[in-house]
Amino acid sequence: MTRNGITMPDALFTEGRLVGEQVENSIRTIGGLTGIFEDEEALKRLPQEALAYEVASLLPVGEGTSGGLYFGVTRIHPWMVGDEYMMTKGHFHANADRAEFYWGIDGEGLLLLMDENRKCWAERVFPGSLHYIPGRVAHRMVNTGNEIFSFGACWSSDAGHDYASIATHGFSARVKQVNGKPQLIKTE
Ligand code: M6P
Ligand code: ZN
Repeated sequence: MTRNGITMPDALFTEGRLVGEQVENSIRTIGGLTGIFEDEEALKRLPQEALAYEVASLLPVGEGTSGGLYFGVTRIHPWMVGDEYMMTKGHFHANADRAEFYWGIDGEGLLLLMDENRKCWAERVFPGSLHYIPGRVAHRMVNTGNEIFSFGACWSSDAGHDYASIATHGFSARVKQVNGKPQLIKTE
């Protein structure tokens, strides 16, 4: 706190990056994404230690605190895994009814959504696009471009991540490259 009561901001969100002393950075490598792509052999052929995506987040209150908000910027690198595009693991929220905002910052992608009845749909994501993800809807981002695809996220500090159901059953659709273009392909 300065003498006149005016302080510095919590972090900087500038040029598509979230930076600051309190910002936590986490990474997912290619090798850490087993079990989400259809072609596991294609995943094994890629450099296992290479960055698949990275998340910078501002988590001002403890995980599970009710009433708080989290803010994150995720950057997905443009790998292909067979005919599937690089994507996030995807999750429901542990506190199932918690919603989330996603928005496009750089590059292009698709937001894959799936409700509890396993109905799947996708939204186009591009710089400036804004996406409200209701509670009880699983969400995964897919980089369908040739450059880094980055997006912002804002979610409740008591939302939590439920990866188990996606790890076991996956989504009911995949985004594949068909004739050079992304296509949503139902798998069940
Ligand atoms: C966004 C938010 C985070 C999430 C991250 C990566 O930043 O939704 O909560 O962790 O994307 O997605 P995932 O956890 O599905 O790999
Ligand atoms: Zn979420």
